[in-house]
Amino acid sequence: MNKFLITATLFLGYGCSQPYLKPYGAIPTASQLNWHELEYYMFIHFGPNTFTNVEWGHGKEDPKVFNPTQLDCRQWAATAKQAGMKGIIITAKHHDGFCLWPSKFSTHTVRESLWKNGEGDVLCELSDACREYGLKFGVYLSPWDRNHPAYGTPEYNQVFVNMIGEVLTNYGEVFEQWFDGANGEGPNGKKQEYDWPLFNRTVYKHQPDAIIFSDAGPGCRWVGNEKGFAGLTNWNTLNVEKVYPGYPDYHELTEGHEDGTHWVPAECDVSIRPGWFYSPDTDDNVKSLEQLIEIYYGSVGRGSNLLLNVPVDRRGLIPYADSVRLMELAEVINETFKENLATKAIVSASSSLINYTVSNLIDDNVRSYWASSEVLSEIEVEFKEPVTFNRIVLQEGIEFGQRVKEFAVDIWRDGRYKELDRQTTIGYKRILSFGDITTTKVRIRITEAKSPPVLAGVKLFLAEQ
Ligand code: FUL
Repeated sequence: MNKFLITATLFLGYGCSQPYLKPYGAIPTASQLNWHELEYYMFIHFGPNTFTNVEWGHGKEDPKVFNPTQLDCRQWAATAKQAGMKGIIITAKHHDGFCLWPSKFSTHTVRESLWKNGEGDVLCELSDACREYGLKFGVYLSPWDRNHPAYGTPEYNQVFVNMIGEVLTNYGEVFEQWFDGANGEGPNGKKQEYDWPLFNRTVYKHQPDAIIFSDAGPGCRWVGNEKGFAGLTNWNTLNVEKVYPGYPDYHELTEGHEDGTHWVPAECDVSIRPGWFYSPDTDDNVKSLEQLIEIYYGSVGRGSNLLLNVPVDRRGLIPYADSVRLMELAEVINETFKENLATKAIVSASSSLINYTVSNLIDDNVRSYWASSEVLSEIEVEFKEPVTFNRIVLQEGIEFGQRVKEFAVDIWRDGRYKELDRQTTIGYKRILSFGDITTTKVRIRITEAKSPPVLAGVKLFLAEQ
């Protein structure tokens, strides 16, 4: 190659579509990138507690109490699908130790129950239903086990590893392994040193692409509350040397650690009812549509995933009231984000890298990016005619790390820009809500960033208020 050709190759990025862009700091794995795009999925708490009206079973319940009369996992999957959810995570084993599959390593399972004369397997039925409806399937396992005789002895870790092996090898692909960090043993209770590195290695051995949830990840982290809200500032990174399952300073998990060593994004788990398990006492207490909308904006709208718990009842079905509420939420979300008004605008930026033009901001592809050459940069969205909107959605190209630390939104009024809002992080997705705004120009100003910003999307919507 002659000198000119080499220069031209480097400059135009010939043979390489992303020539200049280098990631900043910790970045997501390919599995984490896919996981972010799921955004919203269902949690199902189901087990003996469903029938005994408690949240934490003591583990001595007669397995015969577990006897759903009309269990239908296809109804759960159909509901999740229609609700716009992308998957279902089921409590395969909660703290009471009862296994929703006939584990060889326990005598407290569906096999010992009356359901289907002990021949049933909830994980089998649910994973089949998820496949049928094109949903991801995930598994919750509580290491804390109030039933298993080995709990509190070194042997228990191997029992738990064996159980992980069963749930991750017999039911097809598992997208998320949810490890609960709760333990209510108290000072005089049984003590179990969990072998977390072994548990995680076991997950990856059987399901290399699974996202492992715990207080500390490594795939995704607990958001530090069970209300469904991520921090207004939400870093996807975490100092994993510091955090561990059962981490006492869990409030840090709500915002993550700026410049943390690893990519461990937040997941918001919250229940549609006051409890995690079904109880007839909460039939009149299903969260309102307004509450669910607030949760959606507080989780997905702050760059976190939303794991919304919908407890299955004693029949083994999602109750009608809960299902109706999910459909109402889906309708609001679909209506709100139906038409991106920015696609009708002329979009320009203070600077753009070659191959990372502003048109990538409005192409509806979260994997195509606009990238700036400088930290302080601006994007302008200009319309020929005034438009009315009340939502702005921003997305970072997180493949290249989380960069934006603060940004402002300005609107054109009376011949000049006026600042409408100023916020901190963006991450995978940030949704801003306002009252109706009518204008011809909107400007996004990146006022502080770790490195020149890389954005995947700028969208404007008009929601029914
Ligand atoms: C907690 C548990 O103690 C609750 O019962 C529930 O499973 C929730 C999702 O996690 O740690």
